[in-house]
Amino acid sequence: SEPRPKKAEAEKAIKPIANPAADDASSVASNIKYHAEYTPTFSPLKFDIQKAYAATAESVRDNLVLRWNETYKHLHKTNPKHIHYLSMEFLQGRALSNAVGNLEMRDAYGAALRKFGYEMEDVYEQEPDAALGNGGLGRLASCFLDSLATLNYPAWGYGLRYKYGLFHQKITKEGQEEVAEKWLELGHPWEIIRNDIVYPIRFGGKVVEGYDGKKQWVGGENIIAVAYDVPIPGYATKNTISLRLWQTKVHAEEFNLDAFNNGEHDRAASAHASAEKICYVLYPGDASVEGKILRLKQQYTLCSASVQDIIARFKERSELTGSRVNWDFFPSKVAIQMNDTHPTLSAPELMRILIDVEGLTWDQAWHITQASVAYTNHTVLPEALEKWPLDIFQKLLPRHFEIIEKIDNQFMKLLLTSKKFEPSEMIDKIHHMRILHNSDVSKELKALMPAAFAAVKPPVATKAAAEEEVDEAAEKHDASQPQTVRMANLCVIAGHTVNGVAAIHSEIVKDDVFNDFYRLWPNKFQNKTNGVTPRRWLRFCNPDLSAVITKWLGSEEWVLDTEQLAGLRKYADDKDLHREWFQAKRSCKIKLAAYIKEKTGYSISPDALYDIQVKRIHEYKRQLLNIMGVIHRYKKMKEMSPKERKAKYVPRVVMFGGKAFATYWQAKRIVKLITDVAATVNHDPEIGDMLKVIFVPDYNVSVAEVLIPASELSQHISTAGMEASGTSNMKFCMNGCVLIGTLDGANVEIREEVGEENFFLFGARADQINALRQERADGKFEADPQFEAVKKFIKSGVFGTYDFQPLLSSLEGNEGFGRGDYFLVGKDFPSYIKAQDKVDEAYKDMDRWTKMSIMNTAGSPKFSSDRTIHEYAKEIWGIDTYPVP
Ligand code: B1N
Repeated sequence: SEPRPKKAEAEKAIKPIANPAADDASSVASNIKYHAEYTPTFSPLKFDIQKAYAATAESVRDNLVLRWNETYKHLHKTNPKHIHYLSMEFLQGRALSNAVGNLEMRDAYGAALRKFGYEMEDVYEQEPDAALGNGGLGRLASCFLDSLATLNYPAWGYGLRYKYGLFHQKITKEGQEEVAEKWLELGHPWEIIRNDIVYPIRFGGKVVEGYDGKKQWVGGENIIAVAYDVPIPGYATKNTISLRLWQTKVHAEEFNLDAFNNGEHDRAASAHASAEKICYVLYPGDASVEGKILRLKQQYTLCSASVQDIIARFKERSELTGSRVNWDFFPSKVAIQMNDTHPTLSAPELMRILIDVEGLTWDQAWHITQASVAYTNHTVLPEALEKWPLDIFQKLLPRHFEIIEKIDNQFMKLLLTSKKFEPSEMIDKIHHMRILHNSDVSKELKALMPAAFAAVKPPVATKAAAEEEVDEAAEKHDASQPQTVRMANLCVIAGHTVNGVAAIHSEIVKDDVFNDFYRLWPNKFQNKTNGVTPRRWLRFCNPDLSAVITKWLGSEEWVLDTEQLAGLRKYADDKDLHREWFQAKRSCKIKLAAYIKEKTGYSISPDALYDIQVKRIHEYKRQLLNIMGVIHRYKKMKEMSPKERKAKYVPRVVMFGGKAFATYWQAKRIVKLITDVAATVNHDPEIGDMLKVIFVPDYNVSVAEVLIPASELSQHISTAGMEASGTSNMKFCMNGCVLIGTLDGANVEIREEVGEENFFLFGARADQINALRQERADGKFEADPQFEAVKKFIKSGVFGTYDFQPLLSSLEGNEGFGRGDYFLVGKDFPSYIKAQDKVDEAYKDMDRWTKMSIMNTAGSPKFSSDRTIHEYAKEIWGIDTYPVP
C-alpha cells in the first residue's frame, strides 16, 4: 500500500471535482473532496473521519444515483412485470461497504481514502446500522433486495422509515438494558427524499353510500405518506433498484394557527404529532403480536401508500402505450409479495381503490387482487399469527372492514358449496377458517347450512327447527372468545400462493397450521427455502477466506454463481488448501478476539474452538440448552485433573449474542444467566483458556459480519418444528463453520447438502414433539441425572446470588403455563451433550476439522438468496430479468 501523506498536504494537492462516474483513485479522491466542500454537513475547518465518511458516502451515492436513474428509465421504457416486496422490516445494516463492494470499487475507494490518510475499514465503521428490523424476517427482506438487484429483476421494496430502529442493548450487572437507537441523528446519506411522491392516508371516519350505490370512505384523521428512496445496487451490474420507505406527516394546512396564536402550542401541532408518531419506532417484537392501534396504523400506512404508488405507476405506464387503462393487465404487470401477515391490508386496500376509486365491479377487483398478491408465512408459533380485535379494526378502517366482511361471506359460501369437506365437518371448518372469528353468520349463509348441519344431527323435523339449530350452531361462540379479524386467514384466502420458508416448515404449514386450507386449495401451497446474499455474507465480510476460495476456484465467478463453490470439494483433502484455509479462519479469529477485547474486556485465545450462537433470545431457540451445556462442561472440568481435562476437551470459547424483547422476562433471565456464568468461569484460574463464555453485546448486522467469519462451530438448536427456517445457519455454513443442530428449519437441508458427517446432529425430531410433551404431561418422563445436576449446581449459587428459580421452574413440573419444560430442554440435553463431546473429538484432529469446514462452504450454494429469488420469480411472481444495457 502507498505511504500515507500528511492530511493537510493531501487536501491541498487534491482538487475538488464533481464527477459522479469516477472510478479511478484520483478522480474518486477529487469527488470525495468535492462533497467535503460542497455537500457540507460538518465544519469546514477539519476533515475528520466522520466527515470523511459523509463525503465518501455522498460520492458513492452519486454513482448509485446515475445507475438508479438509468434503471428507472430502462424499466419504464421496457415496461415489464415488477415484483413489489412489502415488508414491515428491512434489516439493511451498513450501506457504504456493501455499495463499494457491489460497485466493485473497493480498490479505488481504498486508495482514494488513503490519500487523505484514512483506512477504508475505519471509515466504514463510522456508519450506524440501519436496523429497521428485528431479526431473520427483516434481514431476509434485505438479502432479497440484494439478489433482486444483482439478478436484474424489476423490483421495488416497500417499508416504513422508522425514526428509531431496533433498540441498542446494554449489558449491565442487572442484565439487558434497552437504549433508543438513533440511526438518523447524524444524517443518512443513503436516502433520497421524494417530496413529489406523496399519498393521502385516512384512519377512522365513516363509509357513506352515494345515490348510485357507490361507497365512499370519508372523514376521520387525514395524514400523508412521503417517499424516501434508498437506491439498492446490484453486484457487478448497472441495475439499481429502490427500497421506498414511507414517512408519515400532515399537510401544512393542518397546523392550527389560531390555536398557536392563542398560546395553545401543543394543540396547534397535535395533528403533526399524531401523524409523526406512527413512524417513530419499529415494534421490537420478534414473533409476537403487539395488539396496539399504532401498529395497525403502521401496517395500514405501509399498505395504503404502497398500493397507491403501485397503481399510480401502473397507470403511468398504461398511458405510455397510448391506450386507456386496461385493468385486466394489472396482474401481468404487478406482483405483490406480503412478507408475513404484517402487510395483509394491501389486499383489501387494493380492492377498495379498484372498486371505490377506479369504479371496477367487485368481481373484477377480486380477480385482480387474487391474481396479484401472494403470502409468505414465517412462523408456526400461534402467538405470532396476527389477530385484531374486531371493534378496533372496524373503527380504524371501516371501509376495509366491509370489504373483509364480504370476502369472508364469499369464502364461507365457497366452503359450503365446495365438495372438499364432509357436511359433518362444515360447522367446525367455518369456525376455523373464516376471517372474522366469532362473528355472526348472515341469513343467506344460514340458508345454505341446514344440509351441512343435518348430516351431523339426526334429521330435524321441520325447516324451522333446522334453522333454529343452525342459528345456534353458527352463532355458538364461546363468549370468552373475543371477536377478531384473523390476518393469516385473509392472506391465505386472498393470495394466489402461500409459501413456507424451508422444506420442513412448508410441510408443517400444509399438515398443521393451514391444513384445512391445504385440503381446500392444495395447489396454493409452495416451499421457498430461504437464502442469504453471498456478497455481504461471504465475499465482503470475509475477504480472507474469499481470497482463498477465489485462488482455488481460479476466478471470482462464485460470487455470482455460487454453484461453483461446490468445486472446493475436490480439494477437500489437499494439504495446501488446508493450510491456507486454516490461516484465513485464524486471521478472522484474531480480528474477532480484538473486537471482543474492546467490547467486553475479556481476552480470548485464537487457538481455542470458537463456538457461536447468535439470534434473538427466545425460549424456543434454546439458548438455555446451550448455557446449561456450558455449565455441565464447567462442572465436569472442575471435577477432573488438568491432564484428564486436556484429554477430554479442547479449549473453547462459547459466544452468545442476541436481543430479548424488553418485556420477555424469561428471555432476559437467560441473558442474565449467561453473563453470570461468564463472570464466574472466565475468572476461574483453574480453568484458564480451556473454557471462556462471552456475551457479545448489541448483536446486529455489523456485529454478525465480524462474528460469522470467525466461527468454527455454530449452534442452531431450536426445539424441532419451531424454527421456520433460520438464515444465520446458512451464513455460518458458507463461511466454513460446522453446525451443531436439531432437525429443524433449514438445518435439515443444510445437513443434506454438506453431508451428515459434516454436521453434528442431536435431539428429538419434529414428529416426536407432541408425543414427548404428552409423555411428560402423563408423568412418564425420566429426568436425566446430568441435567438435574446442572440445575442443582445453578441453585447452589456458584454463579452468584441472582434468583434463577423462575427460569428453572419452567423446566420443572409436568405441564402448565411456563412449566413442564415445553421446549424439551431436559429431554434433548443428554443427546446434546453427546454431540458436543463429538465436537471436541473432531476438533482434536485439525485435518479432519478443516475438511469439515471446507465441506460446509462447498455445500452452501443452495443457500444463496439468488437461488431463492430465481424460484420466487419463476414459480410465484412470473417476472423476467431486464438488465440495463
Ligand atoms: O423469519 C425468518 C426465519 O428464518 C426464522 O426462522 C423465523 O423465526 C423468522 C412477528 C416475526 N418468523 N416470524 C417472525 C418477526 C416480527 C414480528 O413482529 C414475527 N420472524 C420470523 C425468515 O424467514
